[in-house]
Amino acid sequence: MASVPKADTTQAIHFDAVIVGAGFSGLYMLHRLREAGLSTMVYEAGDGVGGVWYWNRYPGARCDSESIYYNYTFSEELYQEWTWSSRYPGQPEILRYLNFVADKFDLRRDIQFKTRVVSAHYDEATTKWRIQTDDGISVWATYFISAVGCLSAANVPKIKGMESFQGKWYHTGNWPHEKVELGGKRVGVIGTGSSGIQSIPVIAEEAAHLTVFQRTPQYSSPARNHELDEDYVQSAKQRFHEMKQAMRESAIGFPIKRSERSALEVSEEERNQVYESAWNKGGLIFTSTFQDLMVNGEANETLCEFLRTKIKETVRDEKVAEMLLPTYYFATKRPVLDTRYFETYNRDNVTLINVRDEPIVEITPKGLRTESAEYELDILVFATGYDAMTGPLLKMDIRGKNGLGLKDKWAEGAKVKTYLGIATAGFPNMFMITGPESPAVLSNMPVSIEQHVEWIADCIQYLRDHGLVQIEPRTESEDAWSKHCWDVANSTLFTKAESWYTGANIKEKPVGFPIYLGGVGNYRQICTEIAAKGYEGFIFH
Ligand code: N01
Repeated sequence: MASVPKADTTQAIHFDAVIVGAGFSGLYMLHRLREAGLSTMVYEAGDGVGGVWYWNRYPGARCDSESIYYNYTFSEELYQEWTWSSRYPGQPEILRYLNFVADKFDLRRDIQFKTRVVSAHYDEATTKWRIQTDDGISVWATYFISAVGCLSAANVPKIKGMESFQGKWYHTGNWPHEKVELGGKRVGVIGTGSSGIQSIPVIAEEAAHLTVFQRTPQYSSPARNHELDEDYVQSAKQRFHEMKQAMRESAIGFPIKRSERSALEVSEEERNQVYESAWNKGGLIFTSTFQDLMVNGEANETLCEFLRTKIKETVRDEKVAEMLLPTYYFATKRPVLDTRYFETYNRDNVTLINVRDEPIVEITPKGLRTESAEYELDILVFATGYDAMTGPLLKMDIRGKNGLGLKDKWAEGAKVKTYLGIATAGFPNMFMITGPESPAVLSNMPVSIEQHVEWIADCIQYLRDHGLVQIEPRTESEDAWSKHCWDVANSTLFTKAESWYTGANIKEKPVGFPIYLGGVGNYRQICTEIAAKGYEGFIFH
């Protein structure tokens, strides 16, 4: 195994590869490159491994992928050694898992924690990347690899008067490591996406009073989390190879087969039985119940109506129930799984405010003022989401050939462009794990991460084996890939809602659809074929 030079300000330090981030992606990328004999350094802003699972410690934080699938599968030994306790893994358990992985593969010795990469500039003369960190160190690397994740740039909306607030405020994605005392407190939560919907029931149990400021009501269905029994865990372990293959070949990274029937070809009674069965099972399975739910508005609406009926049946106060009814097409905003979310609105200590009816005007020293009233708060929670996919990359000043900034490139024509979501023209030897225009955010992340890591590691090996110094996509290849992503998205209902998928949640962000919707299995095949054809669509120098 290669020995890695340690960072030092007195001399130019060179690594074969620098990776940004020590979450699921960065850890596995480090492992693969080290195995291949590359000197590799990971810079990580947190003081531990875990990425989003290091930062997202809000009350109730839990993954909505089932634990037996939310794993690395590159090592069967690792899969056999780790045992999850519940159907959906909670944040503390995922963090323990990633620490277990870091220990098992001795990864920490090549990770510099508490260090943020501020810039990465490509130097044409040396064909290397110069990477600068916030501790003033700069190092050089042949390959610059982003493992920054897709949902790690927190969106805290700019609301007038924020600095005057005398209570405490937190963003769910940057939650304190010590327990936040909610007992006896008046808490406000802005936002009802996955983070809000997970945390609201837990906060309500502890706080004296909870006020939820909702902009868009959400479809949410019960997770039905439970402890896993030993037999189930053992049977998953026995099915390791079969499961791994099924996940890799699937549409969204889970071994679930989508029905081939249309929602409109069956009777209303039969359709509702199918939905009821999915509702009772729990999990992210609704879109697999019929084949046309994401392409046919009428079909989708049948599911929306089913889910709206559930809300009306659960929430006792009719006016509150009415406020909670979503109108957009199901799953065009990320579907949410919950534990007693709608039931929470039956509690006496919970108030729901519709900020479309009474917009937020300002934050005051005592709380939050809408157009109708001032709400006094001790704690304000921003569950307001992320500048997704491009946000984490653009937090760094990344410059490619001719000093072109990634921010400027992607601002041009209001369009993100990548080839396969892995690389982008003008930025040689830069790779993005689960970058924009890959299927990642619409898949079971570890499956997509492993595919990218393995593809990138193989690509680097190819360059080294063939004595090639640089690789970057052809402009035409990324134009075609971007267009293909957009064409596929446009043939679905996904582009019809304002969401973080499209970028509409962030003011001044160009709206597009930087996600490949063609399915994880198809995408893997495309990437594999491109590599097999000598990295078709890329140019080498
Ligand atoms: O963020 P979101 P999230 N004033 O963008 C509202 C993953 N994740 O952190 O819909 C008022 O979904 C915003 O309103 P609107 C998962 O992929 C997974 O919850 O834009 N409200 C919305 O209600 C997820 O999809 C897990 O109108 C404002 C909310 O804030 C993704 O991360 C857990 C506002 C933001 O919802 C992001 O989820 C958590 C404003 N100015 C996250 N600005 C699990 O695995 C925003 N909002 C379970």
